[in-house]
Amino acid sequence: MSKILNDTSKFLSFVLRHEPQAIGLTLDSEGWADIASLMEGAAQSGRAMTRDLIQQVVDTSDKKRFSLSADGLRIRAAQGHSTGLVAITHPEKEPPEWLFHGTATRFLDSILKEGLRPGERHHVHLSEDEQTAAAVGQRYGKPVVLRVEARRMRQQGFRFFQADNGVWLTEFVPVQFIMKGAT
Ligand code: HQG
Repeated sequence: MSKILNDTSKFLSFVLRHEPQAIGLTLDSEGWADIASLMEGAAQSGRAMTRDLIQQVVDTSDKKRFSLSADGLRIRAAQGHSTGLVAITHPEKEPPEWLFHGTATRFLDSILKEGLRPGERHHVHLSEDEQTAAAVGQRYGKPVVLRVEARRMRQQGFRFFQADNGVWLTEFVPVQFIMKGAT
């Protein structure tokens, strides 16, 4: 991916997930921003971007990080939010038997004591495949993939949701549903 696309993707993640107020942007509770307002706020912050560039970022995002509204006028981050202004109603779904969480080895002791917590974000993020989870874990150090007994959790009343981009979300994973090591 070119530098401009990568930089713009990071900037959009920052304002659409974490700090819309940094450019005077308003998100609705479902996370949607008006693209014209986004472009205006970005330009005023010295980050001018064209509609075409935004479209390219959406189209080339490996993780499908952003969604456009059907009318093409609005954009949102599919998941990963920390801003308290957004509470997306992700559809609740029956998860597969196993889901995977990638983390760094240095977090293992704490996770195996406390369970998986959402941290700054609204949910714990889980993947359907181990490769994706390993790549997520790599961002923080030596990666390790944890297996989560998602189906059994759900049977015991824990709720699972799926974001626009396929990432699985849940509020908390207690330690008794976590296993170290891949399948
Ligand atoms: C860890 C990326 C200590 C957790 C990815 C993770 C994802 C604990 C870190 C999305 C813990 C939080 C989210 C505990 C959890 N003790 N550490 N009890 N419980 N952790 O970045 O899941 O590229 O907030 O393992 O693809 O890494 O940004 O969450 O290492 O979908 O689009 O605390 O971000 O997408 O880190 O990543 P994060 P995540 P993007």
